[in-house]
Amino acid sequence: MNDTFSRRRLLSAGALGAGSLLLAGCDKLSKAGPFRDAMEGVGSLHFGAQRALMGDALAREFSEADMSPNFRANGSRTGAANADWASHAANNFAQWKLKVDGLVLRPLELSLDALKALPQRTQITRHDCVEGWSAIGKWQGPQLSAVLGMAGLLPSARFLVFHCADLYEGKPYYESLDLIEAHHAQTILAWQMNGQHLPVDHGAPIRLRSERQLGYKQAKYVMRIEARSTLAGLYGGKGGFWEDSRGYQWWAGI
Ligand SMILES: Nc1nc2c(c(=O)[nH]1)N[C@H]1C(S)=C(S)[C@@H](COP(=O)(O)O)O[C@H]1N2
Ligand SMILES: [Mo]
Repeated sequence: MNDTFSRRRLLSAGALGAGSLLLAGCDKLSKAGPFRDAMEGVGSLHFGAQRALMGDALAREFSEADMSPNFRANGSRTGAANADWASHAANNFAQWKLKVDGLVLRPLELSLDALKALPQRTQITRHDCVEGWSAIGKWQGPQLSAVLGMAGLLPSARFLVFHCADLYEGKPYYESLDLIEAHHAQTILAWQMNGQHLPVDHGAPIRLRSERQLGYKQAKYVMRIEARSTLAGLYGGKGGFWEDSRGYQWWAGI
């Protein structure tokens, strides 16, 4: 975490009250060895306490006037490493389908039209990248909860994994959410950005927006959503590309 982010976390913790200020203080302690290990990872105390304080609070939403004139693209700029994605891209994603499978009652294959036909949510939010930049953009798409409702999660499902088309540093990009964040009102499958179809460099045809978390959770080029009981046994087992490769926190609360 760079300085900007530690400061921001302190500020937002202040807004939540004294309890979370204590947690913010923990960011300093957490830099050292075993304590840090205990604080990070799925289901850590730190994460659980922070989320308990948040409840179902919404990330701040902005007005059209606040939108950034330039929203930079970061990480992968294409999903073309995946032949399936590439052939659909060549066809404007007209035949593309999102797969929803794993621990669900009804595995789904949803076209872009099917996603557009669901009730839509539009939100103007600030994207914060750990590399130290932010941008405000407008996102539209169905809530993930609507799609999960159609698929029907089995009782053993605890996580949703977002499998992406791209490779980053030669490895498949992926991310994951637990059921609380998956059902949060601002967790959407965005097929629109700033009033246009999601551009290729921002993750066409759909990307995740999970607005209470940092940029790396906002998976682009999502091809498949898999419901799982555990994140163990999948790639590095930490629930996401950056979590596995650099030890970034799985709960990336802003
Ligand atoms: N599939 C995929 N999703 C991704 C990434 C990526 O490289 N591949 N980069 C992440 C990071 S670190 C950030 S900051 C945002 C960047 O989104 P943008 O390109 O729309 O700015 O996407 C996130 N989601
Ligand atoms: Mo990022």
